[in-house]
Amino acid sequence: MTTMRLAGHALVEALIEQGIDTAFGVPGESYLAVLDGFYEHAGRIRFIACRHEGGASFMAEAQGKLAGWPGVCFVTRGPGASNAAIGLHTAFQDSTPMVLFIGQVAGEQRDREAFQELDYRQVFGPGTLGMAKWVAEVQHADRLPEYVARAFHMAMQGRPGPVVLVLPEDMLTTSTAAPVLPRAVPAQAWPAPGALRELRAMLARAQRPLAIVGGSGWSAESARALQRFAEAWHLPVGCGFRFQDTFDNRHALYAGDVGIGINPKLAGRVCDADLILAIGVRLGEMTTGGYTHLAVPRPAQKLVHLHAGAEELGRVYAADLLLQCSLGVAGQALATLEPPPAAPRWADWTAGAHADYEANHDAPVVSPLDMAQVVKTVQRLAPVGTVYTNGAGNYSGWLHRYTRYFGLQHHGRTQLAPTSGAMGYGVPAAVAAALLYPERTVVNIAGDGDFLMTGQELATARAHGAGTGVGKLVSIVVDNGSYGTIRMHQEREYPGRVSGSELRANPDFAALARAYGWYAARVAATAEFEPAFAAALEADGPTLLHLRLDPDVSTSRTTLTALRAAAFARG
Ligand SMILES: Cc1ncc(C[n+]2csc(CCOP(=O)(O)OP(=O)(O)O)c2C)c(N)n1
Repeated sequence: MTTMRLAGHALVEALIEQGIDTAFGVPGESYLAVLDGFYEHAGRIRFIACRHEGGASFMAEAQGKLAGWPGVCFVTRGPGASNAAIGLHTAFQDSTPMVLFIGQVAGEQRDREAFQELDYRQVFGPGTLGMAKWVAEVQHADRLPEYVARAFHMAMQGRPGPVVLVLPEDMLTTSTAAPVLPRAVPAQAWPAPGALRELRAMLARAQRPLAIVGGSGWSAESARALQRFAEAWHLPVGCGFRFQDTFDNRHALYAGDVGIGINPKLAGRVCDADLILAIGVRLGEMTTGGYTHLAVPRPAQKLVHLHAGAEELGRVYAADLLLQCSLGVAGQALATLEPPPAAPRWADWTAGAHADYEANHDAPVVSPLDMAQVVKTVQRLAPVGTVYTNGAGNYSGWLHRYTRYFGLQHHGRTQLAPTSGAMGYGVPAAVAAALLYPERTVVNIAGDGDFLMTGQELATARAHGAGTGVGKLVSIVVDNGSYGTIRMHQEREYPGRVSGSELRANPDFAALARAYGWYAARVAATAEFEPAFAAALEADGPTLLHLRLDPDVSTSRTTLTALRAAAFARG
């Protein structure tokens, strides 16, 4: 029989039972009883106090992405919850399992617009279409186990995503004998046998098939089986936007990433394919070339869409075949398809797709700082299984283009990047990864604008010893004195009219990092990068490398000068 204890303690016990050993957050007086629960159970679970709720919610999101298990974040009422919104939105768009707990005013004060009161069902509720799968307020301490178990199931089942549980202050301070429920094991859905037979028939009729894989919820076993399926059918495989680690980038079937800055040759193949197998990915703006490579609502290509969420199937496209299937078993389901009796007729098409991918690694030399060489050097020196993180900005294009991610069956997820395009994601994601997997090296690449949104989490890293063990933590800040992505769009649409996109008076990032207790170095030229990064991999603490990039170097493919000239030429 469970003894009486504070509801705040019972909640922490429930989290421990769910396999959570780390929670991220910023404290608030609204949930003191939970903080006391963390104190009570300090040997089994830790609360990482972050410096901003945006950082905390990004860290929990990254935890969910890495572990495939809900990341957990605690924030206080209105102001804390408002700050945390960015991580919640990212978890929704990225289909990442996450549970956000929010302290709430006491029940007796509700609906008075009491201090910092918000109605989270209205703010984050499913009706807002894009913040949370479910928002609930726990009124009775005795029902905490039910709510926590449901939250974990909901976060993982179907299309994974974030759930919000709201905790009235007076509920948390009542006593309860509520039991601790066993760990939630998510149900895994398998596609209908008839749908798999139809898929086989469509493959048998195809001339130029192309698989686009990604999404959240893959298990290592499922990813391995996916590779077997692709091998059996000799399919070219592209990875969806910021799901580049779903399929092994070193594999001969790999065709490249289908996202922002897509290899134009691969974009051509998406358009020319006669059968697209979209496996696990949402058919969103970034994966469809702004809904152009696949025409809306009826693509020219035959389209098969496999996804875990019923609501995602048929959302935009009238596909030819829909399969509802959890990604934890999708590979095994596809691998049951009996392979073709003879070698498929698209061998040249598949080989061509991989050759295009390889050719896309060739880069023109840029001076004085060559970002392609920077990324290639990182990959050459960083240990196997290194986790890469980034936020939003043109700088990420070099990472996406030149990094060869391992398939997630080898080292789990190694790409932590927001499909939501949220700036500021990379630093907290890197800190979370370094804290959760101290044996793994973590490399963050951030823009100057991007870094300054969440750079205060360098302190969180130091406070908890991130990057001080076997695994190193390195943040590479690409400082071009500009919100470069926006400048790029400006030069295209309003050439020569620079407005709001300059970043004047940036700090000395290396000095800033040192102030946080990080090692730091400045890099102005390509040749300086390798020794600086090698030293970072030897350091006994985290390191920031401050790179100065000419703002004219806009992307891995073009310059601002060229964009402006082209825009003027268009008239
Ligand atoms: C939180 C957030 N605010 C604004 C934007 C819009 N946005 C996208 S990229 C970008 C500029 C990024 O600048 P920086 O990090 O310096 O990278 P760069 O593009 O210069 O490489 C902005 C403002 C966003 N994606 N996310």
